[in-house]
Amino acid sequence: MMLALYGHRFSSFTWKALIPLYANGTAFEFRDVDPGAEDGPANMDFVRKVHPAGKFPVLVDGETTVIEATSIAEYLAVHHPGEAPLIPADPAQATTARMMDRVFDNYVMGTAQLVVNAYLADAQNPDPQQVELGREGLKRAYTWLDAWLAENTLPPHVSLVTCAAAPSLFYADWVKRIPADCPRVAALREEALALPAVARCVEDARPYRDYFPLGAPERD
Ligand SMILES: N[C@@H](CCC(=O)N[C@@H](CS)C(=O)NCC(=O)O)C(=O)O
Repeated sequence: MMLALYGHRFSSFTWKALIPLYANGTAFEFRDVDPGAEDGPANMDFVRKVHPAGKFPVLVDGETTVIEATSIAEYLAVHHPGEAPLIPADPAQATTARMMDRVFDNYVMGTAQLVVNAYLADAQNPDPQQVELGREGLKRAYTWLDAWLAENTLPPHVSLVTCAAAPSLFYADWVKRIPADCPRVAALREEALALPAVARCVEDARPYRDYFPLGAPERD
C-alpha cells in the first residue's frame, strides 16, 4: 500500500516530512488538510483522531501511523531509505543531527511561532509582549546558531537537520530577518532553499502565501 502523508502545503512541519520524501523520490499520496481541498475536512478529521493535539503532518504506512515530523523523518530513514542520508550512520554525528533538529524546532520555529500566533489572534493589534519575546528569541537563536556553525559542521544534505532547518529558517526570516552579523545562518538558509526537495516545497506553498498572518514579503 502506498504511503500517505496528511498535511498542508504551507505548513512548515509538513515541509519537514515532505523534504525527505521528495529527496528520496519516495512514492506517496498527499492528503491535503486545507479546508478548500477535496477531502480536506475528512483528512483533518483523521489528523484530529490520530494526533493528541490534532497536529499535522501525519504519515500512514499500511497499518502504521507515525506522528511528529521528526519521527516521520526517522521512520522514513529506517523503513524507506534512499539516497538522502537522513540520519548520519556515525552514532556521534547522529546525536549532533538530533540535537540540531531540536534547536531548529524549538528555538527557531517555536520562537517564530510566538509572533505568528500573536498575529493570528489579532492581526491589527498583535500582543506586543509576544511579538517582542518572539523577535528577541529569534535574535538569540540566530546568534547562537551562527556561533555554532563557526565551530561545527552540519551533516551533509539532505539530513534530518536539513528537514528542520529549511522550513524553520524560511519562515523565521519572514518574522525577523536574519541579521547581517549572522552570515552563516543566512548562507545555510540560501543553501537549503537551493536544494531541489526544498525548492519544491517553496513552490508547492506559493499559492497559500496569503495565509501568512504578518503578510508574506515580496521575495523568496
Ligand atoms: N510537534 C509537531 C508540530 C506540528 C505542528 O505544529 N503542525 C501545525 C502546522 S505547521 C499544525 O498542525 N497546526 C494546526 C493546529 O495546531 O491545529 C511536529 O513536529 O509535527
